[in-house]
Amino acid sequence: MSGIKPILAGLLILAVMLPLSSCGGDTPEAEQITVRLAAPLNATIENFDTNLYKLWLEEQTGLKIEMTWLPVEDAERIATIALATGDGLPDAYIGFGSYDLFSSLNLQKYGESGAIIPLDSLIDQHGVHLKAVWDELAEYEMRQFMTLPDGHIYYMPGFSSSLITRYRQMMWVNRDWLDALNMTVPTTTAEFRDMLTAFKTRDPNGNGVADEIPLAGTMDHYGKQIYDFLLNAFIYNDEKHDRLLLEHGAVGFAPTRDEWREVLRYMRGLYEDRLISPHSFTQSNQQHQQMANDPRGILGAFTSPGITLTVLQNSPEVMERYIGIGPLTGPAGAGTASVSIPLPKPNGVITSACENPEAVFKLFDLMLSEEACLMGRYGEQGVDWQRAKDGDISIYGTPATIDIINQLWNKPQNKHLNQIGPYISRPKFSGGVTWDGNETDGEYMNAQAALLYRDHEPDEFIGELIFTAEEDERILGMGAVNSRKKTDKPRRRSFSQAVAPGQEQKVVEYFIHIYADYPDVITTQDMATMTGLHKKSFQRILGEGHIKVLENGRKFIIPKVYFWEFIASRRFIDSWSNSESFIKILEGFEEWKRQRE
Ligand SMILES: [Ca+2]
Repeated sequence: MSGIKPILAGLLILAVMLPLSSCGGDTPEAEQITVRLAAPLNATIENFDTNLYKLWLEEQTGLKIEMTWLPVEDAERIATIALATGDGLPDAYIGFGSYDLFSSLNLQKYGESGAIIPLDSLIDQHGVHLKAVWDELAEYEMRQFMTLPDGHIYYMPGFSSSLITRYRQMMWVNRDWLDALNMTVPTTTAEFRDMLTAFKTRDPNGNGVADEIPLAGTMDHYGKQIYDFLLNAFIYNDEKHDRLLLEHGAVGFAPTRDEWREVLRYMRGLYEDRLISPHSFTQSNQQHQQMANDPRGILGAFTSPGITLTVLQNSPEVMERYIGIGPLTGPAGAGTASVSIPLPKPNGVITSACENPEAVFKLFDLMLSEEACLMGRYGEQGVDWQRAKDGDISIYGTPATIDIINQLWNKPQNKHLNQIGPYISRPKFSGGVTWDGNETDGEYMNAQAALLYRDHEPDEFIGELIFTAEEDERILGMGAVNSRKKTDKPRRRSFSQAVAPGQEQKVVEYFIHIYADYPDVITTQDMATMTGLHKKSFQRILGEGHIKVLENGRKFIIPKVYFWEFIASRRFIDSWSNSESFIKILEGFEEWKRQRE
């Protein structure tokens, strides 16, 4: 009915060694092709021209690779102008995976205008490593996510997956203070509250002054607000998917539930007792970090998607002050861990200025190979990293796969391109880094905390929303209806003919009545069907921003309450259409109104 297919991701990942195909090297020297890339400046890459990974890519493909670095603060604006005008376009953009530049809407817009090229046939013919990755990491359904609503794929992916990034809401508490107060790690919301109260009133840092901050967050960072973690003790809080729920296959909306009101009461209690620092609403991420790293030890608890995002790695004495705790059990039972399914990012986009799209595509495809991805993340084999030995244990306590000799991540280096281009971070490696036995190692602490969340994933959750073939058929069916109508040319009509100003709510009541069996949350296609407006008009209305929508990965979804707001708006009431289904809906309204009057 909803046309939404939930994806329940398991934790078992089938690890398959990819055969490395022999790539490139077959272009004669005389015809060497130059590939012109552009990307936002990346401060960790010391010198692109001499970068080890870049030189390796050139050697493997026979290409010459040039880079134009765009100033970070202007990169998106410069690229937007180039894409709109066609002036100064590189062959391909990389490094924009986390920008809006290549959002799903923009990709389709640039695809339609011809500024960028669809990759579908290149993938069919040359996507050796991409297709292997789709199979290897099948549970992540990358192909579906990469395919935009217009049916095309426009980018080569950047993709990361690890158990740590799977959980965005993690609570860390001050272990020293628990020890000082002779308390154990809290497991329920009541115990958590008692712990905060003790932190505030019993001088756990022992200086005789009530200087303790029991719990503090920052609004600056998605994973550091204090409420998201606490919400999960009462009701599944999928903040990444606009707090949608999945219950027995049906999609619901958590903020409309009783449990939501209950958690608000719980948090109000914490605020009223000053157990949550009021700075949580105003302080920056940096100020929050200073609080957590303060040498005096003044902070009792905070949320952070990994401790290394808050505590400085080079201070073991601060690291060992904290311990990760698992989800809390709320009044109604066990709490949940909110799960974040990784999505592919648009890390490589080929433009219409590219004279050798096949060569650039093959380069991007090579970058997805296992060999390229290991160099592209860990640097030079044998120097910066090596394969783990039999018996080596990972930070998760599992058999290790990668032994890092020289940590190159997030610091200036010239061995790799910091994953700004297409890459795949395979879970078997990201989760297989050897542990050296150091208990204050940040990655180890993060991994150990993540394990506390693993057993608390809900039975059902929305990994991502995918539209079923059935729904696609329904959309195609609508198109057929629309084209038939054009020959019949019914009279254009509008709801404004049937409802007096000020009576718009009547239309909403009618829509609620006739669409009672639709789920809490609907899709844009549902909305087009439910209003009967032509798909084109509907896309225009959406594009103009007249409907509040939630962007979920690469699809739009709409809680029905937002849809009713749109139905009551003049933009809808004044919309004229000659679509058969629209006129049927409008005539139905007139009949419904007559019967009630
Ligand atoms: Ca004190």
